Amino acid sequence: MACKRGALIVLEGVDRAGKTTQCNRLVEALQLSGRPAAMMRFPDRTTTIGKLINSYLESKSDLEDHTVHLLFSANRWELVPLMKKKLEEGTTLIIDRYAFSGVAFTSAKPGFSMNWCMNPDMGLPKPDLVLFLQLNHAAAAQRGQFGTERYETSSFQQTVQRRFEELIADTSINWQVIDASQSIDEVHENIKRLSVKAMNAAEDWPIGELWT
Ligand code: ADP
Ligand code: 2DT
Repeated sequence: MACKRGALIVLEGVDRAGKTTQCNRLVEALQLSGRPAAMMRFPDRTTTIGKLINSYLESKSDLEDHTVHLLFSANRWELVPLMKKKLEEGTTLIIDRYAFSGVAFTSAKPGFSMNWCMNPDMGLPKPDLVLFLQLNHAAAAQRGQFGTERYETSSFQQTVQRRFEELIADTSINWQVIDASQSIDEVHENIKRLSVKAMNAAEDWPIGELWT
């Protein structure tokens, strides 16, 4: 590698935990401190596959459950060349949802094992850090109503939360659970400290492969 690589940092958590707010804050803070950083989000609704997913999430189309799971995964794989290029150029990527959301959401549907759900994402670039923004149901409700998209119901989100808890038990991933009920500034300070540590640690290591 000609230069030190960037780190792959993922933010996960249930709806309204503050993922998007914190991704933006983190990218801004890293850039201000002179460290190249960029934000990505999954699903990326701008690609051809992303547009199919968007239409499904907005309930404008129906897709069979296995099919949509594979489309979410394909939406990550199609962006892997770009992700690797940026990481190798030294840009740290801050990502709003990744394969963990993929597994947590599909396996919250009846008849889906976590193992089946993980398979299509095996071998994706492995995050150097996954920040899980932990927020209980009551606190999330105080941040506003659910939107109108598919999956935005209370009972489904509670099953999703339980699936995330199973994923967090996997010690092969560098999970850090953040108390997302704190103020935006407090959450940001925690996230920044953990991110800088992960960025420094990642510099000298090759990009790993997820779940292999
Ligand atoms: P997510 O991306 O996880 O769904 P958002 O970042 O979109 O969550 O935040 C959801 C709502 O909660 C927004 O209105 C945002 O301003 C607010 N919010 C985010 N973080 C906090 C916080 N720490 N305390 C209070 N409100 C917050
Ligand atoms: P937002 O764009 O508001 O984050 O909502 N999802 C996401 C899946 O079901 N599978 C996936 O692989 C990913 C990344 C979570 C996107 C919705 O899509 C769900 C909420």
